[in-house]
Amino acid sequence: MAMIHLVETDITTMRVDAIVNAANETLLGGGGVDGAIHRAAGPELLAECRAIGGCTTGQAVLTKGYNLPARFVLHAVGPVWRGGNQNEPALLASCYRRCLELAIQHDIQSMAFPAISCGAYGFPLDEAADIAVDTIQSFLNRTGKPKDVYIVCFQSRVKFAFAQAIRGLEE
Ligand code: AR6
Repeated sequence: MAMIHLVETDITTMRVDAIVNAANETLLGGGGVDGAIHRAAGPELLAECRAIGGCTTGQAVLTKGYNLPARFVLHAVGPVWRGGNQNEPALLASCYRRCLELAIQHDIQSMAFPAISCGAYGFPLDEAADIAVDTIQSFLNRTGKPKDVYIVCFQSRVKFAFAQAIRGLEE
């Protein structure tokens, strides 16, 4: 059975088929989890991203993982929170879904998501957690794949919010 797992660690250490990056539309790197992934993967990752030429909000693209333990990186561009009336919830759901679709296309069995848009992009944590968990769980219910989906939280308050969201599904 396909499952969601919640872990608190640095996503760059995850030994999974693919990790997801919370990127921006340029795909040229930045701070937060994006900076950490580019540092750990090495300069070839930036070269591949530059060749792709960008990605619109709500979408995702796949690259190799280079020096990471993960074979692939899925670069998802989450929405910047602008108060909630700019389609932010649908765009956030869309980037989770696109990553899952790409994972299936590339036969990825295990993958790890960070809390997309929950850092620099300022999405309210509880709402982002509900959207992420709902979107992932409905996809797993529908397709039965990928087998293991990790949500990687870097701070305990993020893990708490996602744990609440998972509990909400079970009620
Ligand atoms: N492993 C797992 N999670 C992490 C890590 C890590 N190594 N580092 C940070 N986080 P953010 P966003 C968490 O700001 O809000 C970048 O500059 C972090 O605590 O990385 O989507 C991009 O280039 C937070 O919970 O991504 C974009 O310009 C979550 O990852 C912009 O920031 C997301 O925080 C994207 O902003």
